[in-house]
Amino acid sequence: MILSRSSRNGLCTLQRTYWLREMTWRTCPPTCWVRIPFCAHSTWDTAGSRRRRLMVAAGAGLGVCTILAYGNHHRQGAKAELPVPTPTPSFPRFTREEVARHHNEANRVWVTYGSEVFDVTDFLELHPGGRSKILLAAGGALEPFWALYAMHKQEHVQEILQEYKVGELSPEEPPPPSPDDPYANDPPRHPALRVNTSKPFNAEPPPELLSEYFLTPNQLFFKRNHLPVPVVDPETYRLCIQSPSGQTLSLSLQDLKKNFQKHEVTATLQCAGNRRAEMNTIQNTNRLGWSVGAISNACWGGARLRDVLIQAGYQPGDEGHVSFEGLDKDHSGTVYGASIPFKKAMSPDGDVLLAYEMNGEELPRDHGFPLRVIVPGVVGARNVKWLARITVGPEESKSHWQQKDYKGFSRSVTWETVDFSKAPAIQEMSIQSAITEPSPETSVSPGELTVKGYAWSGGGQRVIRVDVSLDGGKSWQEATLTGEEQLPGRAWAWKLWQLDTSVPAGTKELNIVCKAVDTSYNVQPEHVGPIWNILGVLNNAWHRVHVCVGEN
Ligand SMILES: Nc1nc2c(c(=O)[nH]1)N[C@H]1C(S)=C(S)[C@@H](COP(=O)(O)O)O[C@H]1N2
Ligand SMILES: [Mo]
Repeated sequence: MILSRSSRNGLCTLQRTYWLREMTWRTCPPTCWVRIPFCAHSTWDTAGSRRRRLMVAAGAGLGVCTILAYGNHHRQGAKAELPVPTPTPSFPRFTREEVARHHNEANRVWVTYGSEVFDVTDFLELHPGGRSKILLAAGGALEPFWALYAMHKQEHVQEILQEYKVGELSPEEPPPPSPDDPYANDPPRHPALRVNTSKPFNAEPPPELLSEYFLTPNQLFFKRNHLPVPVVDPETYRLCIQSPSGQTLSLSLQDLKKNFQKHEVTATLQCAGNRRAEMNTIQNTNRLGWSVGAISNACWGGARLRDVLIQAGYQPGDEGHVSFEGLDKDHSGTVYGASIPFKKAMSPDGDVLLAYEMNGEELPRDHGFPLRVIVPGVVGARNVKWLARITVGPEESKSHWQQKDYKGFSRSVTWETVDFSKAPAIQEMSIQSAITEPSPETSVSPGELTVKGYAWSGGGQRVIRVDVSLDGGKSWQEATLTGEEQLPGRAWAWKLWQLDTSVPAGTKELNIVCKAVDTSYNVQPEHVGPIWNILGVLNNAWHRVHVCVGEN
């Protein structure tokens, strides 16, 4: 539970504790630190009073606080209530050349951000993106790396970094050259999209537009990119498939279009983080706060993965996993990757596509131009875009996104206790539904009321029913479902639903709730609290929308 490290940082010995932001006390100017090794995860989003109680309990009860003073000793209270300390002249000055000498663990690992110098050696193991990523910046500026990953531009990241400050750059040092924007070649996007982060681009359509279309228009389809959108020349593009003999089958876009029969599959894609915003209100996961729109539906056209695998020499009875690599890369050249079971890839009923068309149009750049995998019924993360390489082997993809992300954990697992090897990678998703109209915290007129939404289940399970309540779950009405007929066990597309009802006279407010049922009679859990997890994935709790009733 307790992660604390002692280290020399050139100024004084500090008790270093990563997840302890709420539990860090500091004097102002920052010359004294009081650290309580206590798992702060449980306190992040609790009210101030509970936090104070926990701090007292931690201080008195655990008796493990380390107090190391350097300078004056007056304690000013919880850090959360203090302004972030401004740089003081007490920090030593360094040249960029001096910083550059600290480029490995033997010499300590230093980085700069703006004009400040940080010793991040003790943070290497704690870096959520892995130590190898942070080592790329060793001895130099963080700016070019942070330009790639927008999640660093958050207050809590700055706060963590401040804990590792060891100095400042000499005033005569020039500022770092402003990094080339790795996102400069990203495509233009539709202004209606609600942008979660722009670099990388993560955006969802407004809910009321989402339920307007059974097939989500390409421009409105949610976009989930981990990296810049690669620029691909369709003339020179090749898909490489490793064959069982060890040779490589290389296919051009023309080969894929001409030599393999074209199939069309209507399939819904849902990000594992869909509806994370609701989880973040329980306890912040510090990950993309998707509302209900990290899901969309399209008709995909392309070659069957099965046909291409057979062409490469694989047999239906083979086993293992099929791994995919994209063309989108980070600074270290690491590409996006994921895998699916061979069985799903090869099954004639699996309908896995190598798609070059989306809703009858050429696959848009944001969605993987010129080629992406579509794995119907399976979490968005495995539907690798900008597909470059396919390999088959006994093990799952080694990628970060297969091994260290997109997995589900118990409510009680924390970043300190998580063991990623224990949980299987998410593949098929569970039953899901959400309300898209009316919008939360708006006002509806008394009388007629239309409630709209979507429902979908993973693994090809058909949605058979959507129940809607206007009174928080006391009484229920069945919504009308619309959608396409799909084959049993291959219901890859969502259902849109609608309930035309009336607001009972005298009602002041409505607590609208929806829940769906699939062919296996899988249902959604009532509350999000018990299914909260550190990654904020797989939220399929009953969706709730509160509105007021009044004359508009
Ligand atoms: N190459 C590549 N493939 C990728 C991703 C990515 O960042 N790079 N994101 C994945 C995730 S997490 C999701 S949810 C879907 C989103 O697909 P979309 O942007 O077409 O909606 O793509 C998946 N495939
Ligand atoms: Mo995702």
